[in-house]
Amino acid sequence: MRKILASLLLSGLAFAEAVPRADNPEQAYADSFKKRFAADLRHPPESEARLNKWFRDDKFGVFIHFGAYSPLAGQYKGNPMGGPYAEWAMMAFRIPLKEYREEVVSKFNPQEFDADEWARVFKETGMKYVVITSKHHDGFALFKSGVTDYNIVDGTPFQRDIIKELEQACHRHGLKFGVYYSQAFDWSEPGAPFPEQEAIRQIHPDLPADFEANDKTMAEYLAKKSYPQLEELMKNYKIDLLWFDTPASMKPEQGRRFLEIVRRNNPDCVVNSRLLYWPKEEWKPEQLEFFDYVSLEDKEVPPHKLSLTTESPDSVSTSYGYKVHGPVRYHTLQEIIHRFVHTVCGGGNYLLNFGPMGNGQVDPKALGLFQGVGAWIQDNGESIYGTQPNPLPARPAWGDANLSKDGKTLYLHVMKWPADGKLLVEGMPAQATEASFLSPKAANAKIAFVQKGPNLHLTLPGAALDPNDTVVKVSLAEPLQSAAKN
Ligand code: H79
Repeated sequence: MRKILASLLLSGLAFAEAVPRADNPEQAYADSFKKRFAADLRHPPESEARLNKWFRDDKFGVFIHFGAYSPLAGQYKGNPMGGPYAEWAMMAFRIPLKEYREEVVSKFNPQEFDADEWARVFKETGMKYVVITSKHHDGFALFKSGVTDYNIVDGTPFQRDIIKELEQACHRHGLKFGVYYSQAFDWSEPGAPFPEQEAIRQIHPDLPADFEANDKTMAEYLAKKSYPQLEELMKNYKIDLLWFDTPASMKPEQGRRFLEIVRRNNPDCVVNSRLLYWPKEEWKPEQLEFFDYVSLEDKEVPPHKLSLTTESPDSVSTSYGYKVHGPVRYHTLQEIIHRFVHTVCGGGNYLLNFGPMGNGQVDPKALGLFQGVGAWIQDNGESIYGTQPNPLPARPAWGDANLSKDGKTLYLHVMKWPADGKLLVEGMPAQATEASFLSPKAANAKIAFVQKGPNLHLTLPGAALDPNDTVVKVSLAEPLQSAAKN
């Protein structure tokens, strides 16, 4: 188990530099994907059927990291957190469980939380599904649980079931609803795996001297808490997606038990790959029965279409939980739109996270970014939902490209506007018959073009219609299909 934890930590550290250092970082990045996604990998038919119900077409979800750590915002007793993740506060400050319950959990009271308001914001941003932390690594449940009173209804003055209220609001608004559940890490349980061994006794100072965490204590923790809470979630809520995270020391038979609970309660529920596997894996055919789609690394964007269906868990900032203290940086709207569009043109889903503030409101910086994305989606959603990935031989230097579901329309995402107005599309797999802007603001403006074999030359106006991504719609003489490129 120690070895697995060590390798988890190493991958955690590798994460800190998501783009590998090299003379040509983009090439190194693409090469790492080539190693991880062999060209002949295929999801089993059951996963194909589940993914085709909604997940593949919906493309865009919201990820929510909300918990007792949210009011801390990356600071405890006046000390700011050094690390990137505000949701790691209990571990970063080595807060003993008893103190965490008294000082953090029993003060969690997000009075402004309004599930309908959140759902309305998500819809206006263009998000189609929601994934919220039902239990993060601190072990605290955001739902009513009979397994332990260490949950929002029984352990806080708030006493309301956030998972229930949000599940119902999402379904009322036509959004799919998923939960994040930290199945292995649970810092309220000394028998569960810890990222660093000395943390066990710092967080649980009253442990008997002969206590030793091992495979047996892990199995006991799973049987006592993890499996029963997953059963509660699947029985008491309508769950469309299960997002497991951080598979430290999990065994295949334990993964099978989790999957059995999910599938028995809802055979259509989509499951991510972090039940047993950290994303830096080189995927093997025998692993594919344990998940429906691959969760890429935290904040990782695919370089091109991959042989398996993926989702990029991105965030509006460098943290997932709400963080204002210590190091933190928010993305610009342009960065978010580019990361979103590159993800979708790479055939993946984009799961954009924000951390609600301790009072339960969406923080103003996240809200501003959401409004910007929503405005862009309003004009350009046709180039996102239900699309196929980039059918060109490579990602163009000026942006990216993708294809409509029927294969008859190529969308050119122009992110770097050409100074002379001349845009070259190389490797056109079919003849262009018409070109126009996708935005209704310029829908009647026809774009002049000339195609010589695989080279399509377009003449664009002097200035970009949209400073972040102007979408040009190109009709094709014959329909295309996008194929995996690695
Ligand atoms: O929920 C979010 C993270 O809290 C969670 N995944 C996303 C979606 C996550 N759990 N583990 N990891 C990510 C691996 C990360 C390890 C790190 Fe660290 C956390 C690297 C830096 C901070 C702990 C502290 C390990 C090294 C320093």
